[in-house]
Amino acid sequence: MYEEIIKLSLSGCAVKDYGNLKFEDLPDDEPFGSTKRPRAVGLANKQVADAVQRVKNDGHTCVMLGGDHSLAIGSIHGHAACRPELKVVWVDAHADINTPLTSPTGNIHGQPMSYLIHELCAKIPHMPSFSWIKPCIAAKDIVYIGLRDVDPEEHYILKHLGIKTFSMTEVDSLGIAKVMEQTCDYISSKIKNPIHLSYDIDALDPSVAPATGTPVIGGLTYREGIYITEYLCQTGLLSAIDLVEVNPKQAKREEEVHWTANAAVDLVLGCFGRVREGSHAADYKIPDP
Ligand code: 4U7
Ligand code: MN
Ligand code: MN
Ligand code: MN
Repeated sequence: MYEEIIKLSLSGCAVKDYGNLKFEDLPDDEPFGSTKRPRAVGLANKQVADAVQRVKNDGHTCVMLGGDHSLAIGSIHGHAACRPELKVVWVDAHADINTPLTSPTGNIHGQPMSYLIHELCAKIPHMPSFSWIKPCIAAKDIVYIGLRDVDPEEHYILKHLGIKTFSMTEVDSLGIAKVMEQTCDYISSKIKNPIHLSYDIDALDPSVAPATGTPVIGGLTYREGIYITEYLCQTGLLSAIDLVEVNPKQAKREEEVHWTANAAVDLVLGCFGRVREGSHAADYKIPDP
């Protein structure tokens, strides 16, 4: 990710690199029911949560570059510890709201939301290395954008909890500009709450971001994807950003790694004020001959 961080700095953002987190490899991490690698994911997320708290306590906007979307457990948990009133905008082809008992795969990256939502607390079993995780967001404080591959059990949960969603169908019918207007109307009350943006690169169409683990055809165009970040940036409320599921190992060709990483960098830049019309320094003057 060093290359990406350098690009962000060159683009005029002041970047403080808090470094990579090192995660333990746990050899005897037996599945809990069908849930895979609970101890490794639980402990890794504790590190993520502590790191995000450090960044927020230092007064910065936190950018988490990943990596498996299970990291949103720690990222949102740590963010909420410092900003309990936060709202979540989850941009993804998937809802990632399976509980360990509804998950068809046992992969925790399809479950992070379920551990964080108060209303699902009673549905979550006690798992090894997960005891520190306490629900910290309400169903009404979440908006999804880009959904197009939702498991039936997840669909029930979304409807049952009345969670606000803009699937690709709404993106098609309303257009991305209305989707963003309605997203911000929904999450902003009289008090301006901080926003946690959790952006899964697989929300974008695989033709623009192919190097990811669970690509789904029919995604956001590059322009729609960028528009989301530009719009959220101008609210001035972005407080933490996860940019996840960028996975070079999933690329079929070297080119695909670059397309995907460049799209990820452009999304982060959109979050920090890069606009497509261009920009200039406040004191710029046209040179005299
Ligand atoms: B990602 C899935 F079953 N729903 O739970 C699951 F289809 O972080 C996919 O959004 C989850 O990429 C995708 O495993 C997780 C599956
Ligand atoms: Mn993953
Ligand atoms: Mn996804
Ligand atoms: Mn995801």
